[in-house]
Amino acid sequence: MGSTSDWETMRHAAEILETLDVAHETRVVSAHRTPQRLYDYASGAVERGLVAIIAGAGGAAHLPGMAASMTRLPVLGVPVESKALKGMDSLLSIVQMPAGIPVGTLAIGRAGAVNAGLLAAAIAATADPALGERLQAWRDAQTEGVATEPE
Ligand code: RP5
Repeated sequence: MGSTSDWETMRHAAEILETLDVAHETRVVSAHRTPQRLYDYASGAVERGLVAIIAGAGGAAHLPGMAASMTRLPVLGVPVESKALKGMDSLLSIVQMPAGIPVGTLAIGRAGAVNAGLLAAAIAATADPALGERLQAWRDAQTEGVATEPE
């Protein structure tokens, strides 16, 4: 994430990964304030054995696109809700990537963070059948938990 202030949103991605027992790490890496940290993290990601990167940022949210420019790993972008423009700035600056450098863009805020975690798990599950079973069980439980009528 681009700032510790993004953690309130991005913790939802970490929580779903914990729930599904997916190994993960959390880092603050700012495209603007710590460009060298971003370069080191993204360019070394394949070598370190990472499978996907979830990049959450708000405002002029260059982090996911810059990360994607430096790794062939799937990059999932989460637009963090900004104070001034409610995350529309984050969304548009993440989603409008030019052809050639893809960023899989999720919804603004908590929903996007949760779904980024689920999508990262689904990506990892393509090479991990046991994780696939855990993900399916999570989805089945979610379905079971939907009430047939309001209380
Ligand atoms: C972005 O600027 C971060 O991703 C964050 O969403 C936003 C504000 O950062 P702070 O000023 O709260 O550190 O780079």
